[in-house]
Amino acid sequence: MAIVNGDKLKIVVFGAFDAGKSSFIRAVDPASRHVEARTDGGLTTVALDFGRVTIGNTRVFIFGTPGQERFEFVRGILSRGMDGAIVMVDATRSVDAMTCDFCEWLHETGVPFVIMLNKCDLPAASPGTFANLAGDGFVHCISALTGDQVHEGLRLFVERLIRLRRKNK
Ligand SMILES: Nc1nc2c(ncn2[C@@H]2O[C@H](COP(=O)(O)OP(=O)(O)OP(=O)(O)O)[C@@H](O)[C@H]2O)c(=O)[nH]1
Ligand SMILES: [Mg+2]
Repeated sequence: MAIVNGDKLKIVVFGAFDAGKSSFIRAVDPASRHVEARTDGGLTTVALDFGRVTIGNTRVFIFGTPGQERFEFVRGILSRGMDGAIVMVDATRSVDAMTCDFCEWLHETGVPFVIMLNKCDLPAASPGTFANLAGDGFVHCISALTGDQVHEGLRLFVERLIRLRRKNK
């Protein structure tokens, strides 16, 4: 996937329902916007999340997708023209088919991606469970709730995207 503008990056956050995609974008950008609906269990994304952050000289635009299966068409729209992707995983759960499909699809399309193992603040988090998910890819343990490793994980990924862009010029 070509990176069109040298100083701008579009990153899209994928992940199963409730993995913490919206929380991640809130932690990255407190002024982020969210289109969500209230359910018995709290809020769920029904359209998108949108946040912005500047890392070095690069303006990063982050789009969060809905996790519910039925919103596949929204994920299709939001993924257009992305420079990189984040797969958000709830590290307290077991590996699910949807998350595996995201990783496989991104691998096939050649879009650089990172797996963020979220909810690592919880004692039930078991990052080792996901070792096979990434293959030789990149994995980062974070907590979108406490903010731990959120900025660091994003910065490392953005720097990797910038290095790839320079290499492909
Ligand atoms: N303990 C803990 N809870 C978290 C963390 N991140 C998110 N949560 C909680 O997990 C729930 C789901 O978070 P969201 O950010 O809405 O998840 P989502 O992936 O956007 O969910 P959908 O849009 O419905 O797919 C909320 O109750 C959050 O407070 C985390 O790092 N630690
Ligand atoms: Mg959400």
